[in-house]
Amino acid sequence: MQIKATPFPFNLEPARTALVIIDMQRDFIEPGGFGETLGNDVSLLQAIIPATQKVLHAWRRQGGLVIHTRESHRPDLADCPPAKRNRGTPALRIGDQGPMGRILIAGEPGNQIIEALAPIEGEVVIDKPGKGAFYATALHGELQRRAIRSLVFMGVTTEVCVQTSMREANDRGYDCLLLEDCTESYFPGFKSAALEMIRAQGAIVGWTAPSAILLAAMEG
Ligand code: C5J
Repeated sequence: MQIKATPFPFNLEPARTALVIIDMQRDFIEPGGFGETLGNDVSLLQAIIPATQKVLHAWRRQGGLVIHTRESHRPDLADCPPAKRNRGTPALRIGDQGPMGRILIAGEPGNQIIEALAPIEGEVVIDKPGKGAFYATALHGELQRRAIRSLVFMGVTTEVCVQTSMREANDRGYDCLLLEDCTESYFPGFKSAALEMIRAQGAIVGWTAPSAILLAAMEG
């Protein structure tokens, strides 16, 4: 399949491509989680749920590989360096008790993927202690084992975990496409800047395209 993307068409071979959904967790998208404790308006992120769900369902119908990630730390915080924990608002930090359980801690209600995008049997779920999906995780091995060469990205936030993961993927040799209306930031200006950075200089990090273009290509 050729996807009309920016800055030029993206070649997508379905059997060699995984859909990667970054951190669509209650902690970022619902009130009371990590995102809101940092002072952000989480409703901005909620707006991408319908488009993201549409792509996920279409991808599942075609039998494609789906990877979900969660930004997630061990309950003893052994994988959360002070350099990460001590930033942000002192009011409620990673590991503190919030309205949806301990902030960004594995197994807590707030750390789960939102119901609308919940993983189903056979899909891969990667818990990541960093912003990037490859740092200290088994993701590269999971993709190599399945001979995956390209990744289609959705999720939040565009300029933090999505962009970091795309850069890590790019350095490992994957071609990466980001779906523009299936990613969001708490800061609209950061989202548009991240999209520009990714596709600049001849797709230096990757490609971007609206989800409707991908869906049309999949249906065609
Ligand atoms: C952040 C993420 N923004 N998933 N995490 O801390 O982008």
